[in-house]
Amino acid sequence: MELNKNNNKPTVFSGVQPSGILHLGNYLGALVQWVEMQDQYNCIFSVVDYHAITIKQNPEELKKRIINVVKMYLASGINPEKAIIFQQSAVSAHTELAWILNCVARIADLNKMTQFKEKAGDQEKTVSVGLYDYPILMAADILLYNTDIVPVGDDQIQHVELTRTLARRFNREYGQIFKVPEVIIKKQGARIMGLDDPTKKMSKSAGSPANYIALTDSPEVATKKIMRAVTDSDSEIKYDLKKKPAIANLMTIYSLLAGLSLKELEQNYKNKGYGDFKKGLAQAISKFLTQFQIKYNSFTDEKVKQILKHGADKIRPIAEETLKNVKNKLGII
Ligand code: AQP
Repeated sequence: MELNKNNNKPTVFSGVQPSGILHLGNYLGALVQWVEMQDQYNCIFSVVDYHAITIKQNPEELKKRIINVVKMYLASGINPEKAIIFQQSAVSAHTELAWILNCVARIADLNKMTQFKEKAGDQEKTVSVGLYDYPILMAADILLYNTDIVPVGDDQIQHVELTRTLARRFNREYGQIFKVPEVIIKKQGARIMGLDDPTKKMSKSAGSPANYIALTDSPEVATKKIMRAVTDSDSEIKYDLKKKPAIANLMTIYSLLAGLSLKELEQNYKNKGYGDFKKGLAQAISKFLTQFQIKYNSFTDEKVKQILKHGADKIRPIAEETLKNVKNKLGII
């Protein structure tokens, strides 16, 4: 079953886990790209709540975050009339297919996943099995909907590669079922780095809020974070990812939010220091946050719940049909 039988548009699937407040990295690396794709593709955007519980969450907080992530999708410009927005746990086929794919995946496949190694750190033996298995659930999310394209930030490329491997392996071993999806990432902004450490990506669950600009930060808080952001040793405003990773990261954020090229920024800040540059960047971020938050605050919880219900009701049949076909191939009837 296709999402919309009357059009031949390719299907796009992506999601964000409600594991914290979304930040500029999520926005610039993923959401901006989703908004651009709405007209050309059949888009499905999920709030992947089962991914969030791979790390212990406060239940009351999680409830609120699920709603707030949707509000952030809407404030970013995702239009529920064009794209389907739904909550992963509302479609039980996701976890069922994940189990089946668990039986197709090899331990060696998962042992290659760098995100697990980064997230588990030296706690590898005590983190949840779910954190280790997360890429399999992600593969199920994608494969249930005959997805053609998965737009993500660059940290997720390896997981989409694994999805492709599992789809091919299942098709080879049991017969053709799954479409093998393509990953796409943005040319600029696919990996926004932490403000406190430009060698690590900006992350919702970073130890310190100084790492990220949350999309709900007030302009004052955001300005303070920018003024304190780590810089490189000299004072020249020049884009050089290898030699000057901190300023390159700040320039990327500035360029994307203000619509100025990196060259234009270099010109504008020639013979000026980091202080002036950071003031300009803080203004661009403040302007963006003010506009974003007006939209974010305009959506009610009730409206969000309606959107989620409508989205899940619309796509559940597609997921169930894929699952039924998969079970048939396996001999589970
Ligand atoms: N720093 C980033 N730069 C660019 N893109 C990013 N994404 C995440 N961080 C950056 C992209 O945002 C989408 C949603 O991410 P996610 O919620 O699935 O989880 P994640 O990739 O693990 O992101 P976080 O913020 O680091 O969350 P936590 O801390 O909870 O693990 C994805 O497309 C991702 O690539």
